[in-house]
Amino acid sequence: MALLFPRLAFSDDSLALRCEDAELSYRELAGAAAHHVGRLQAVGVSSGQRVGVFTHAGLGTMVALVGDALAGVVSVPLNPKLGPRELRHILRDADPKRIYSVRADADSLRVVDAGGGMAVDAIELGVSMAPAPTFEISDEPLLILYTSGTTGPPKGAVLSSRNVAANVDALARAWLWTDADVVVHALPLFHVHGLVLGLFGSLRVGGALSHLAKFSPRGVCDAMASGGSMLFAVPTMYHRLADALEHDAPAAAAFARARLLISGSAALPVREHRRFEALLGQSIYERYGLTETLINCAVCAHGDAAPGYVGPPLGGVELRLVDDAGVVLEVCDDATMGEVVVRGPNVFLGYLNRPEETASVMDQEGFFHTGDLASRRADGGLRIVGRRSTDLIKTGGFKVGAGEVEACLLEAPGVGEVAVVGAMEDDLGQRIVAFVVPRVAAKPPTAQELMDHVASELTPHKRPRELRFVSELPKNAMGKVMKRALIARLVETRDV
Ligand code: MLC
Ligand code: AMP
Repeated sequence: MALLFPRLAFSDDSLALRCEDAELSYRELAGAAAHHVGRLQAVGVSSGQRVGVFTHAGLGTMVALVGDALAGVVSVPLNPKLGPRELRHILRDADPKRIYSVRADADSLRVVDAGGGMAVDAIELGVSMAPAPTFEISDEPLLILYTSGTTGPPKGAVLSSRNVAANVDALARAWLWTDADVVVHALPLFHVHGLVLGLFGSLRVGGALSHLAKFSPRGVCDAMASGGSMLFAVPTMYHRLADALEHDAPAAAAFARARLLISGSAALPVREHRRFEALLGQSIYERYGLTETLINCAVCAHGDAAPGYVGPPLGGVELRLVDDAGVVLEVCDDATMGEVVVRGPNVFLGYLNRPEETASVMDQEGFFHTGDLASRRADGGLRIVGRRSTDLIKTGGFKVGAGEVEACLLEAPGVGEVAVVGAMEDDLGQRIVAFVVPRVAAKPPTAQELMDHVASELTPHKRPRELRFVSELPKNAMGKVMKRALIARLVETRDV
């Protein structure tokens, strides 16, 4: 029998989860998860059904997510900062049977505000004497994670427990990740990085997770000093950590016992690698993945961290580079670019309710087309060099579809036309810039009004950080906005 979280079935008093000052041992986690499972059963939620979980940072949220998995119930993690427009869309699309939250009253109001007719149940940190169910790995759905596309509202990527188990096991081999490790992270619990790797990964290897409710360099240093052996973070966090450590040299001692610093979700600039090596004498190990495929490549812990490279494919992941015509590129010259396509037990089951969109990203041979462009060197290590589409922006490690932000801005008063692009910057990697043609040139809306409009309708991280008012947008003969020309304009004005 292959269990998703083997250590929960034979639990003991070792540390499983820590969030701020609260902790749960494996024994306590097993009891609390069993209690949640009992509550699901009491209201008639059965295996295979979907429940929403507002992912406020805290032990209660983690217990609910683990309990759902043990019950075979499909979790739909809900970012507590979702705007009403996105929440409405996700509730309609995923149609959860129940919704759970550690802040049930406030979230009930948000669900009502978003037009949902469902009450939100409070998550309880109770204890059950009954043993937690021993959930076996299968190809059935385990999680539905919403992720942005180039246009339209976010799509629900359906992941199975086999996807999660196979991927964590491959990462554990690459990173020598064991039950002796304590992972520190300050990532949200509604995406692959914080949830699948950080929470489920730590529990699957039988180690511990120390989760910070909110990212701050000081918080990360304190958690590392309190026994953290691995750090999972996005490049923006490493950038802010390096800034802080440069002004607080003694804080670097917090990392003295760190075994592995891992970066992912966006490209880590070589500059940040070098700064960390200079500050800590430690390298940062990159890995590369997507919501739909989990992690595809990782630099191995027993090899050298190679700045600029995301490592070779993980065990079990078949990875190809293909050209525009779909022809496989065999070269390993570190220069020829192709789209990354992958196949293996890590690749998702499909998008919820969207067979056509699923078909559009999977080819005849079962390879998922990532849209990322990469080159490969002789040892198989990949260098991610860009993306096919300018309409997907990675800001602070969050993926944002330009089309969704444009649609939102077009509904704001005073906006005639709009084009949204990503501009390179040191902190967020890319910052969202909106070019706006006012409806009435003499009376443009203010930049702050438009930022606030997006931040209130959508998740705040989707708001443009900069607005440029223009009299017209550059278009090609077909009337399509030429986004590369807009990005070039930002480069020319040296604002990127
Ligand atoms: C600011 N705020 C506003 C606002 N302006 N709110 C409303 N209206 C406005 N106009 C608020 C925000 O809500 C937030 O509140 C605060 O100001 C700061 O927000 P921010 O500026 O957006 O945050 P920032 O500091 O830029 O965040 C940086 C960050 C974050 C690194 C902490 O980007 C982050 O957590 N990134 C992780 C992304 C991630 O996990 N990606 C994994 C994807 S999976 P408050 O209350 O919060 O302070 C994947 C696969 C893989 O990619 O390979 O891993
Ligand atoms: P998401 O859909 O949020 O899971 O984002 C997935 C995307 O993040 C990928 O398609 C890549 O563009 C990007 N990404 C993830 N990890 C890395 C990395 N290490 N280097 C460069 N890009 C990355």
